[in-house]
Amino acid sequence: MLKTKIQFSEQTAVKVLRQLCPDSALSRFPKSAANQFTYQEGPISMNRSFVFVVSCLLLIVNVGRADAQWARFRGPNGSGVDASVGYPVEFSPTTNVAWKTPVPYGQSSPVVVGTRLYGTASEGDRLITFCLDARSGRKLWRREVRRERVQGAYKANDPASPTPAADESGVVAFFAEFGLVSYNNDGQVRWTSRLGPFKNFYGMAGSPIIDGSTVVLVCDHDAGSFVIALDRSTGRQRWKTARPGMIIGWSTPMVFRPDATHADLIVLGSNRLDAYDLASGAQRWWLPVASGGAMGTPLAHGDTLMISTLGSNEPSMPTFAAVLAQYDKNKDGRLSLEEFRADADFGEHFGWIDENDDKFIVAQEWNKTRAYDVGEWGAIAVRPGNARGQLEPGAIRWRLQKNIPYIPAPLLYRGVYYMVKTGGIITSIDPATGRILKQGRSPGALGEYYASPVAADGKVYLASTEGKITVLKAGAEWEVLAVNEIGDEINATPALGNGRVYVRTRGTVYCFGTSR
Ligand SMILES: [Ca+2]
Ligand SMILES: [Ca+2]
Repeated sequence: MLKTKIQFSEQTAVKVLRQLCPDSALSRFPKSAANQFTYQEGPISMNRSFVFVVSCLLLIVNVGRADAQWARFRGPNGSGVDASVGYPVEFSPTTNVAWKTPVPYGQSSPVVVGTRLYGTASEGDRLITFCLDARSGRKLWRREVRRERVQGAYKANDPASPTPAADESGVVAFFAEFGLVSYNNDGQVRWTSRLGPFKNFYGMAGSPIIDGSTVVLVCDHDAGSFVIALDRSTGRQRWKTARPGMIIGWSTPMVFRPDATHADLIVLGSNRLDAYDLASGAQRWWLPVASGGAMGTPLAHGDTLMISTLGSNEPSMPTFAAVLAQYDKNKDGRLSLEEFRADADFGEHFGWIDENDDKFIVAQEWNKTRAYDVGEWGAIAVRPGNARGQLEPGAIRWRLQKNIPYIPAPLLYRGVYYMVKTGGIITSIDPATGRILKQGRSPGALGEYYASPVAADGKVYLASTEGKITVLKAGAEWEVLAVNEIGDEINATPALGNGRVYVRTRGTVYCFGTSR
Protein backbone atom coordinates (compact mmCIF):
# COMPACT_ATOMS: atom_id res chain seq x y z
CA MET A 1 0.00 0.00 0.00
CA LEU A 2 2.70 2.42 1.00
CA LYS A 3 5.07 2.34 -1.93
CA THR A 4 6.70 5.73 -1.45
CA LYS A 5 10.11 5.52 0.10
CA ILE A 6 10.21 7.50 3.29
CA GLN A 7 13.17 9.23 4.81
CA PHE A 8 12.75 8.41 8.47
CA SER A 9 15.77 8.57 10.66
CA GLU A 10 15.77 7.67 14.32
CA GLN A 11 16.56 11.27 15.15
CA THR A 12 13.47 12.40 13.30
CA ALA A 13 11.36 9.79 15.04
CA VAL A 14 12.48 10.92 18.47
CA LYS A 15 12.01 14.56 17.49
CA VAL A 16 8.48 13.86 16.32
CA LEU A 17 7.81 11.85 19.44
CA ARG A 18 9.04 14.71 21.62
CA GLN A 19 6.80 17.16 19.80
CA LEU A 20 3.80 14.91 19.93
CA CYS A 21 3.83 14.04 23.53
CA PRO A 22 5.07 15.20 26.87
CA ASP A 23 7.86 13.26 28.54
CA SER A 24 5.33 11.62 30.80
CA ALA A 25 3.65 9.92 27.85
CA LEU A 26 6.99 8.86 26.37
CA SER A 27 8.02 7.33 29.66
CA ARG A 28 5.02 5.05 29.59
CA PHE A 29 6.76 3.03 26.94
CA PRO A 30 8.91 0.21 28.19
CA LYS A 31 12.58 0.52 27.41
CA SER A 32 12.45 -2.60 25.29
CA ALA A 33 9.91 -0.91 23.06
CA ALA A 34 11.93 2.29 22.88
CA ASN A 35 14.93 0.24 21.79
CA GLN A 36 13.05 -0.93 18.76
CA PHE A 37 13.07 2.61 17.40
CA THR A 38 16.59 1.88 16.16
CA TYR A 39 16.90 0.67 12.64
CA GLN A 40 19.12 1.04 9.63
CA GLU A 41 20.07 4.52 8.52
CA GLY A 42 18.84 5.83 5.21
CA PRO A 43 15.69 5.39 3.19
CA ILE A 44 13.56 2.48 4.29
CA SER A 45 10.68 0.76 2.66
CA MET A 46 7.58 -0.44 4.42
CA ASN A 47 8.76 -2.99 6.93
CA ARG A 48 7.86 -4.26 10.35
CA SER A 49 9.94 -1.78 12.29
CA PHE A 50 8.45 1.09 10.36
CA VAL A 51 4.95 -0.22 11.01
CA PHE A 52 5.88 -0.45 14.67
CA VAL A 53 7.15 3.12 14.76
CA VAL A 54 4.04 4.45 13.03
CA SER A 55 1.85 2.42 15.38
CA CYS A 56 3.68 3.86 18.35
CA LEU A 57 3.32 7.37 17.00
CA LEU A 58 -0.41 6.89 16.50
CA LEU A 59 -0.72 5.40 19.96
CA ILE A 60 1.13 8.32 21.49
CA VAL A 61 -0.99 10.82 19.57
CA ASN A 62 -4.05 9.07 20.99
CA VAL A 63 -2.60 9.00 24.48
CA GLY A 64 -1.80 12.71 24.17
CA ARG A 65 -5.36 13.48 23.10
CA ALA A 66 -6.89 11.37 25.80
CA ASP A 67 -4.80 13.31 28.28
CA ALA A 68 -6.62 16.49 27.58
CA GLN A 69 -8.31 17.83 24.52
CA TRP A 70 -11.42 19.42 25.94
CA ALA A 71 -10.43 22.52 24.08
CA ARG A 72 -13.69 24.42 23.59
CA PHE A 73 -17.30 24.62 24.75
CA ARG A 74 -18.46 20.99 25.15
CA GLY A 75 -15.15 19.50 24.16
CA PRO A 76 -14.29 17.78 20.88
CA ASN A 77 -16.17 19.67 18.14
CA GLY A 78 -18.89 20.51 20.65
CA SER A 79 -19.89 16.87 21.00
CA GLY A 80 -19.68 16.69 24.79
CA VAL A 81 -17.97 13.31 24.50
CA ASP A 82 -14.55 12.23 25.76
CA ALA A 83 -12.94 8.95 24.75
CA SER A 84 -10.94 8.20 27.89
CA VAL A 85 -11.97 5.91 30.74
CA GLY A 86 -11.74 5.65 34.51
CA TYR A 87 -14.43 8.23 35.30
CA PRO A 88 -15.99 8.41 38.75
CA VAL A 89 -19.65 7.68 39.49
CA GLU A 90 -19.76 9.18 42.96
CA PHE A 91 -18.13 12.43 43.96
CA SER A 92 -18.76 15.42 46.18
CA PRO A 93 -16.73 18.23 47.76
CA THR A 94 -15.31 15.58 50.09
CA THR A 95 -15.31 12.43 47.94
CA ASN A 96 -13.13 11.64 44.94
CA VAL A 97 -11.77 15.19 44.82
CA ALA A 98 -8.44 15.30 42.99
CA TRP A 99 -8.23 19.03 43.71
CA LYS A 100 -10.35 22.13 44.12
CA THR A 101 -9.32 25.72 43.48
CA PRO A 102 -11.23 28.92 44.22
CA VAL A 103 -11.78 31.11 41.16
CA PRO A 104 -13.60 34.40 40.58
CA TYR A 105 -17.15 34.24 39.23
CA GLY A 106 -17.97 33.52 35.62
CA GLN A 107 -20.40 31.21 33.87
CA SER A 108 -18.01 30.02 31.18
CA SER A 109 -17.00 26.40 31.17
CA PRO A 110 -13.44 25.31 31.88
CA VAL A 111 -11.42 23.93 28.99
CA VAL A 112 -8.44 21.63 29.32
CA VAL A 113 -5.54 21.16 26.90
CA GLY A 114 -2.58 19.06 27.89
CA THR A 115 -1.77 19.93 31.48
CA ARG A 116 -3.48 23.33 31.42
CA LEU A 117 -6.99 24.28 32.40
CA TYR A 118 -8.26 27.67 31.22
CA GLY A 119 -11.23 29.69 32.36
CA THR A 120 -12.66 33.20 32.26
CA ALA A 121 -14.28 35.37 34.90
CA SER A 122 -15.06 38.99 35.68
CA GLU A 123 -14.59 41.28 38.65
CA GLY A 124 -15.83 44.86 38.33
CA ASP A 125 -14.38 46.20 35.11
CA ARG A 126 -11.76 43.48 34.89
CA LEU A 127 -12.30 40.68 32.39
CA ILE A 128 -10.19 37.79 33.55
CA THR A 129 -8.57 34.81 31.90
CA PHE A 130 -6.92 32.30 34.21
CA CYS A 131 -4.85 29.18 33.82
CA LEU A 132 -4.57 26.33 36.33
CA ASP A 133 -2.42 23.23 36.31
CA ALA A 134 -4.99 20.59 35.34
CA ARG A 135 -3.12 17.95 37.38
CA SER A 136 -2.96 19.82 40.67
CA GLY A 137 -5.27 22.83 40.42
CA ARG A 138 -2.31 25.08 41.11
CA LYS A 139 -2.77 28.61 39.77
CA LEU A 140 -0.34 29.19 36.92
CA TRP A 141 -1.40 32.66 35.82
CA ARG A 142 -4.20 35.19 35.72
CA ARG A 143 -4.51 38.03 33.21
CA GLU A 144 -7.01 40.83 32.75
CA VAL A 145 -8.28 43.22 30.16
CA ARG A 146 -10.42 46.20 31.11
CA ARG A 147 -14.01 46.22 29.97
CA GLU A 148 -14.38 48.91 27.32
CA ARG A 149 -18.09 49.47 27.91
CA VAL A 150 -20.88 48.03 29.96
CA GLN A 151 -23.20 45.74 28.03
CA GLY A 152 -26.45 44.86 29.72
CA ALA A 153 -26.94 41.22 30.55
CA TYR A 154 -29.93 39.27 31.73
CA LYS A 155 -29.91 37.97 35.29
CA ALA A 156 -29.03 34.46 34.07
CA ASN A 157 -26.03 35.72 32.11
CA ASP A 158 -22.78 37.48 33.01
CA PRO A 159 -19.82 39.21 31.31
CA ALA A 160 -17.78 35.99 31.32
CA SER A 161 -20.24 33.44 30.00
CA PRO A 162 -18.54 32.63 26.67
CA THR A 163 -16.24 29.62 27.10
CA PRO A 164 -12.67 30.16 25.88
CA ALA A 165 -11.09 28.05 23.15
CA ALA A 166 -7.60 26.64 23.54
CA ASP A 167 -4.90 24.64 21.82
CA GLU A 168 -1.35 23.63 22.70
CA SER A 169 -0.12 27.17 22.05
CA GLY A 170 -2.55 28.94 24.37
CA VAL A 171 -6.08 30.26 24.71
CA VAL A 172 -8.51 32.65 23.04
CA ALA A 173 -11.20 34.32 25.16
CA PHE A 174 -14.19 36.37 24.10
CA PHE A 175 -15.74 39.09 26.23
CA ALA A 176 -18.70 40.99 24.79
CA GLU A 177 -17.44 44.15 26.52
CA PHE A 178 -14.02 43.90 24.88
CA GLY A 179 -13.69 41.49 21.99
CA LEU A 180 -11.24 38.63 21.57
CA VAL A 181 -7.97 38.30 23.46
CA SER A 182 -5.39 35.60 22.78
CA TYR A 183 -2.77 34.55 25.34
CA ASN A 184 0.02 32.06 24.89
CA ASN A 185 0.15 29.22 27.38
CA ASP A 186 2.41 31.29 29.65
CA GLY A 187 -0.13 34.09 29.78
CA GLN A 188 1.49 36.57 27.40
CA VAL A 189 -0.87 38.47 25.11
CA ARG A 190 -0.46 37.30 21.52
CA TRP A 191 -3.12 39.53 19.99
CA THR A 192 -6.41 41.25 20.65
CA SER A 193 -9.32 41.95 18.34
CA ARG A 194 -11.84 44.55 19.47
CA LEU A 195 -15.43 43.61 18.68
CA GLY A 196 -18.79 45.18 19.42
CA PRO A 197 -20.67 46.92 20.87
CA PHE A 198 -23.46 44.39 20.66
CA LYS A 199 -27.18 44.93 20.97
CA ASN A 200 -28.38 41.98 22.95
CA PHE A 201 -30.74 42.62 25.84
CA TYR A 202 -29.73 39.34 27.46
CA GLY A 203 -26.00 39.70 26.85
CA MET A 204 -23.80 37.62 24.57
CA ALA A 205 -22.81 34.03 25.31
CA GLY A 206 -21.63 32.29 22.13
CA SER A 207 -18.11 30.89 22.46
CA PRO A 208 -15.18 31.05 20.04
CA ILE A 209 -13.79 27.85 18.56
CA ILE A 210 -10.42 26.97 17.08
CA ASP A 211 -10.17 24.73 14.05
CA GLY A 212 -6.56 24.19 12.96
CA SER A 213 -5.14 27.66 12.31
CA THR A 214 -8.50 29.42 12.37
CA VAL A 215 -10.43 31.06 15.20
CA VAL A 216 -14.15 31.41 14.56
CA LEU A 217 -16.68 33.45 16.50
CA VAL A 218 -20.39 33.93 15.84
CA CYS A 219 -21.87 37.23 17.05
CA ASP A 220 -25.65 37.17 16.69
CA HIS A 221 -27.33 40.30 18.01
CA ASP A 222 -29.99 42.84 17.09
CA ALA A 223 -27.76 45.24 15.19
CA GLY A 224 -25.89 43.34 12.48
CA SER A 225 -25.18 39.67 13.22
CA PHE A 226 -22.00 38.20 11.75
CA VAL A 227 -19.57 35.31 11.86
CA ILE A 228 -15.86 36.09 11.80
CA ALA A 229 -12.77 33.98 11.15
CA LEU A 230 -9.31 35.06 12.32
CA ASP A 231 -5.81 33.75 11.93
CA ARG A 232 -5.01 31.76 15.07
CA SER A 233 -1.46 33.08 15.31
CA THR A 234 -1.88 36.74 14.45
CA GLY A 235 -5.56 37.56 15.01
CA ARG A 236 -5.77 38.95 11.48
CA GLN A 237 -9.22 38.67 9.95
CA ARG A 238 -9.55 35.97 7.31
CA TRP A 239 -13.17 36.55 6.52
CA LYS A 240 -16.30 38.04 7.96
CA THR A 241 -19.77 37.08 6.78
CA ALA A 242 -22.92 39.00 7.65
CA ARG A 243 -25.87 37.01 8.96
CA PRO A 244 -28.80 39.11 7.75
CA GLY A 245 -32.13 38.53 9.41
CA MET A 246 -30.55 36.84 12.39
CA ILE A 247 -31.42 38.29 15.76
CA ILE A 248 -30.02 37.52 19.19
CA GLY A 249 -28.51 34.08 19.75
CA TRP A 250 -26.11 32.29 22.04
CA SER A 251 -25.08 29.15 20.23
CA THR A 252 -21.53 27.98 19.51
CA PRO A 253 -20.69 26.60 16.06
CA MET A 254 -19.09 23.29 15.11
CA VAL A 255 -17.30 22.03 12.02
CA PHE A 256 -19.03 19.44 9.85
CA ARG A 257 -16.86 17.21 7.68
CA PRO A 258 -19.23 14.65 6.19
CA ASP A 259 -16.59 13.72 3.60
CA ALA A 260 -13.01 14.56 2.81
CA THR A 261 -13.79 17.28 0.29
CA HIS A 262 -14.78 20.20 2.48
CA ALA A 263 -15.32 21.53 5.97
CA ASP A 264 -18.49 23.44 6.76
CA LEU A 265 -19.00 25.71 9.71
CA ILE A 266 -22.45 24.92 11.13
CA VAL A 267 -24.16 27.77 12.95
CA LEU A 268 -27.46 27.49 14.74
CA GLY A 269 -29.13 30.90 14.75
CA SER A 270 -32.37 32.21 16.17
CA ASN A 271 -34.27 31.50 12.95
CA ARG A 272 -31.89 29.62 10.66
CA LEU A 273 -29.41 26.78 10.61
CA ASP A 274 -26.56 27.90 8.35
CA ALA A 275 -23.59 26.19 6.75
CA TYR A 276 -20.59 28.26 5.68
CA ASP A 277 -17.50 27.14 3.85
CA LEU A 278 -14.92 27.21 6.65
CA ALA A 279 -12.14 28.34 4.30
CA SER A 280 -13.95 31.30 2.73
CA GLY A 281 -16.99 32.07 4.86
CA ALA A 282 -19.27 31.70 1.81
CA GLN A 283 -22.73 30.49 2.72
CA ARG A 284 -23.48 27.02 1.36
CA TRP A 285 -26.94 26.13 2.58
CA TRP A 286 -29.48 27.05 5.22
CA LEU A 287 -32.60 25.73 6.85
CA PRO A 288 -35.24 28.04 8.37
CA VAL A 289 -35.88 27.12 12.00
CA ALA A 290 -37.64 28.79 14.90
CA SER A 291 -36.43 29.17 18.44
CA GLY A 292 -36.76 31.22 21.54
CA GLY A 293 -33.08 31.95 21.07
CA ALA A 294 -30.53 29.62 19.54
CA MET A 295 -28.36 27.88 22.11
CA GLY A 296 -26.01 24.98 22.55
CA THR A 297 -24.18 23.32 19.71
CA PRO A 298 -25.25 21.31 16.67
CA LEU A 299 -24.07 17.68 16.62
CA ALA A 300 -22.83 15.53 13.75
CA HIS A 301 -23.93 11.92 13.29
CA GLY A 302 -22.29 10.61 10.14
CA ASP A 303 -23.81 12.56 7.24
CA THR A 304 -26.55 13.99 9.46
CA LEU A 305 -26.65 17.06 11.68
CA MET A 306 -28.70 17.20 14.83
CA ILE A 307 -29.96 20.38 16.40
CA SER A 308 -32.37 21.24 19.15
CA THR A 309 -34.39 24.45 19.39
CA LEU A 310 -37.31 25.29 21.62
CA GLY A 311 -39.97 27.12 19.61
CA SER A 312 -43.71 26.94 19.33
CA ASN A 313 -46.40 26.10 16.80
CA GLU A 314 -48.64 28.98 17.87
CA PRO A 315 -47.47 32.35 19.25
CA SER A 316 -46.82 32.05 22.95
CA MET A 317 -47.35 35.79 23.45
CA PRO A 318 -50.87 37.27 23.47
CA THR A 319 -52.00 39.67 20.71
CA PHE A 320 -51.00 43.31 21.02
CA ALA A 321 -54.68 44.26 21.30
CA ALA A 322 -54.99 41.99 24.32
CA VAL A 323 -52.01 43.45 26.16
CA LEU A 324 -53.11 47.01 25.34
CA ALA A 325 -56.51 46.26 26.79
CA GLN A 326 -54.86 45.08 29.96
CA TYR A 327 -51.95 47.51 30.42
CA ASP A 328 -52.34 50.65 28.27
CA LYS A 329 -53.59 52.85 31.06
CA ASN A 330 -53.18 56.19 29.26
CA LYS A 331 -54.72 54.78 26.06
CA ASP A 332 -51.98 56.06 23.77
CA GLY A 333 -51.80 52.77 21.89
CA ARG A 334 -48.37 51.82 23.17
CA LEU A 335 -46.88 50.31 26.31
CA SER A 336 -44.51 52.21 28.51
CA LEU A 337 -42.14 50.42 30.84
CA GLU A 338 -44.16 51.74 33.75
CA GLU A 339 -47.36 50.28 32.31
CA PHE A 340 -45.96 46.93 31.33
CA ARG A 341 -43.39 45.99 33.93
CA ALA A 342 -46.03 44.26 36.10
CA ASP A 343 -46.70 41.59 33.48
CA ALA A 344 -45.56 38.33 35.01
CA ASP A 345 -44.57 36.64 31.73
CA PHE A 346 -43.07 39.38 29.58
CA GLY A 347 -42.60 42.42 31.80
CA GLU A 348 -38.97 41.73 32.54
CA HIS A 349 -38.31 41.32 28.81
CA PHE A 350 -39.46 44.87 27.99
CA GLY A 351 -35.98 45.88 26.89
CA TRP A 352 -35.86 43.09 24.35
CA ILE A 353 -39.28 43.77 22.82
CA ASP A 354 -38.55 47.52 22.67
CA GLU A 355 -36.27 47.10 19.69
CA ASN A 356 -35.52 50.77 19.08
CA ASP A 357 -34.92 51.49 22.78
CA ASP A 358 -37.33 54.44 22.93
CA LYS A 359 -38.92 53.00 26.11
CA PHE A 360 -42.24 52.29 24.42
CA ILE A 361 -43.45 49.08 22.85
CA VAL A 362 -45.53 49.67 19.71
CA ALA A 363 -47.55 47.18 17.66
CA GLN A 364 -44.79 46.55 15.11
CA GLU A 365 -42.26 45.70 17.81
CA TRP A 366 -44.69 43.47 19.67
CA ASN A 367 -45.75 41.59 16.55
CA LYS A 368 -42.18 41.00 15.44
CA THR A 369 -41.29 39.51 18.80
CA ARG A 370 -44.51 37.49 18.86
CA ALA A 371 -43.66 35.85 15.54
CA TYR A 372 -40.08 35.10 16.59
CA ASP A 373 -40.34 31.54 17.92
CA VAL A 374 -43.05 30.22 15.59
CA GLY A 375 -41.97 27.83 12.85
CA GLU A 376 -39.83 24.71 12.46
CA TRP A 377 -38.53 23.74 15.89
CA GLY A 378 -37.70 20.76 18.04
CA ALA A 379 -35.01 18.13 17.99
CA ILE A 380 -34.32 17.99 14.25
CA ALA A 381 -32.10 15.65 12.25
CA VAL A 382 -30.95 17.17 8.95
CA ARG A 383 -29.10 15.45 6.10
CA PRO A 384 -27.91 18.31 3.86
CA GLY A 385 -26.11 16.17 1.25
CA ASN A 386 -24.55 18.43 -1.38
CA ALA A 387 -27.29 21.01 -1.20
CA ARG A 388 -26.81 24.69 -1.99
CA GLY A 389 -29.19 27.38 -0.91
CA GLN A 390 -32.26 26.68 1.16
CA LEU A 391 -32.60 23.03 2.07
CA GLU A 392 -35.59 21.15 0.72
CA PRO A 393 -38.04 19.80 3.31
CA GLY A 394 -36.82 16.30 2.40
CA ALA A 395 -33.49 17.09 4.06
CA ILE A 396 -35.19 16.77 7.44
CA ARG A 397 -34.96 13.12 8.44
CA TRP A 398 -36.99 13.43 11.60
CA ARG A 399 -38.27 15.97 14.05
CA LEU A 400 -39.40 15.58 17.64
CA GLN A 401 -41.31 18.23 19.58
CA LYS A 402 -41.47 16.63 22.98
CA ASN A 403 -39.31 17.12 26.09
CA ILE A 404 -37.18 19.71 24.26
CA PRO A 405 -34.84 21.64 26.59
CA TYR A 406 -34.39 25.39 26.33
CA ILE A 407 -30.73 25.86 27.22
CA PRO A 408 -28.92 22.48 27.40
CA ALA A 409 -27.73 21.09 24.07
CA PRO A 410 -28.50 17.49 23.14
CA LEU A 411 -25.91 14.74 23.43
CA LEU A 412 -25.18 11.88 21.08
CA TYR A 413 -23.26 9.08 22.74
CA ARG A 414 -22.72 5.47 21.70
CA GLY A 415 -25.67 5.48 19.33
CA VAL A 416 -28.17 7.12 21.68
CA TYR A 417 -29.38 10.73 21.63
CA TYR A 418 -30.04 12.31 25.03
CA MET A 419 -31.81 15.44 26.21
CA VAL A 420 -32.18 16.86 29.71
CA LYS A 421 -34.50 19.69 30.63
CA THR A 422 -36.01 21.62 33.51
CA GLY A 423 -37.44 19.28 36.10
CA GLY A 424 -34.68 16.71 35.61
CA ILE A 425 -36.56 15.23 32.66
CA ILE A 426 -34.27 12.89 30.76
CA THR A 427 -35.14 11.54 27.33
CA SER A 428 -33.25 9.03 25.22
CA ILE A 429 -33.95 8.89 21.50
CA ASP A 430 -33.03 6.67 18.58
CA PRO A 431 -30.85 8.99 16.43
CA ALA A 432 -31.88 7.14 13.26
CA THR A 433 -35.61 7.69 13.66
CA GLY A 434 -36.27 10.24 16.41
CA ARG A 435 -38.27 7.66 18.33
CA ILE A 436 -38.27 8.10 22.11
CA LEU A 437 -36.59 5.12 23.76
CA LYS A 438 -37.02 6.10 27.37
CA GLN A 439 -38.19 9.18 29.26
CA GLY A 440 -38.02 9.71 32.97
CA ARG A 441 -36.60 11.92 35.66
CA SER A 442 -33.62 12.13 37.85
CA PRO A 443 -35.61 11.92 41.08
CA GLY A 444 -32.90 13.52 43.15
CA ALA A 445 -32.30 16.47 40.81
CA LEU A 446 -35.58 17.92 39.61
CA GLY A 447 -34.45 21.53 39.25
CA GLU A 448 -33.32 23.81 36.44
CA TYR A 449 -30.61 22.83 33.96
CA TYR A 450 -28.28 25.25 32.16
CA ALA A 451 -25.27 22.96 31.68
CA SER A 452 -25.30 20.68 28.65
CA PRO A 453 -24.94 16.92 29.14
CA VAL A 454 -21.50 15.36 28.64
CA ALA A 455 -20.41 11.73 28.44
CA ALA A 456 -17.46 9.38 28.76
CA ASP A 457 -16.67 5.87 29.87
CA GLY A 458 -20.26 4.63 29.55
CA LYS A 459 -21.56 7.44 31.75
CA VAL A 460 -23.58 10.57 31.09
CA TYR A 461 -23.18 13.56 33.42
CA LEU A 462 -26.06 16.01 33.92
CA ALA A 463 -25.47 19.07 36.12
CA SER A 464 -28.41 21.05 37.51
CA THR A 465 -28.17 24.72 38.46
CA GLU A 466 -28.64 23.90 42.14
CA GLY A 467 -25.47 21.85 42.04
CA LYS A 468 -26.61 18.26 41.68
CA ILE A 469 -24.83 16.11 39.14
CA THR A 470 -26.77 13.07 37.98
CA VAL A 471 -24.65 10.26 36.58
CA LEU A 472 -26.42 7.96 34.14
CA LYS A 473 -25.40 4.54 32.98
CA ALA A 474 -25.44 5.27 29.24
CA GLY A 475 -27.81 3.36 27.02
CA ALA A 476 -31.23 3.40 25.39
CA GLU A 477 -32.60 2.23 28.74
CA TRP A 478 -30.40 4.59 30.76
CA GLU A 479 -30.36 4.27 34.52
CA VAL A 480 -29.48 6.76 37.24
CA LEU A 481 -26.29 5.54 38.92
CA ALA A 482 -25.87 8.44 41.33
CA VAL A 483 -26.95 11.97 42.12
CA ASN A 484 -23.96 13.85 43.47
CA GLU A 485 -24.49 16.93 45.64
CA ILE A 486 -21.85 19.53 44.92
CA GLY A 487 -23.52 22.08 47.17
CA ASP A 488 -23.04 25.15 44.99
CA GLU A 489 -24.63 26.63 41.87
CA ILE A 490 -23.57 25.10 38.54
CA ASN A 491 -24.24 26.96 35.31
CA ALA A 492 -21.22 25.80 33.33
CA THR A 493 -21.02 22.61 31.31
CA PRO A 494 -18.45 20.32 32.96
CA ALA A 495 -15.25 19.46 31.11
CA LEU A 496 -13.94 15.91 30.81
CA GLY A 497 -10.47 14.53 30.27
CA ASN A 498 -8.40 11.53 31.22
CA GLY A 499 -10.94 10.18 33.70
CA ARG A 500 -11.38 13.55 35.41
CA VAL A 501 -14.58 15.60 35.67
CA TYR A 502 -13.88 19.34 35.89
CA VAL A 503 -16.83 21.17 37.43
CA ARG A 504 -17.08 24.91 37.81
CA THR A 505 -19.40 26.18 40.52
CA ARG A 506 -20.05 29.74 41.63
CA GLY A 507 -16.65 30.11 43.23
CA THR A 508 -14.65 26.95 42.66
CA VAL A 509 -13.26 24.67 40.00
CA TYR A 510 -13.41 21.06 41.19
CA CYS A 511 -11.52 18.20 39.63
CA PHE A 512 -13.23 14.92 40.47
CA GLY A 513 -11.63 11.57 39.81
CA THR A 514 -11.03 8.22 41.37
CA SER A 515 -7.57 7.85 42.80
CA ARG A 516 -5.34 5.86 40.52
CA1 LIG B 1 -49.55 53.62 27.07
CA1 LIG C 1 -39.93 51.10 20.93
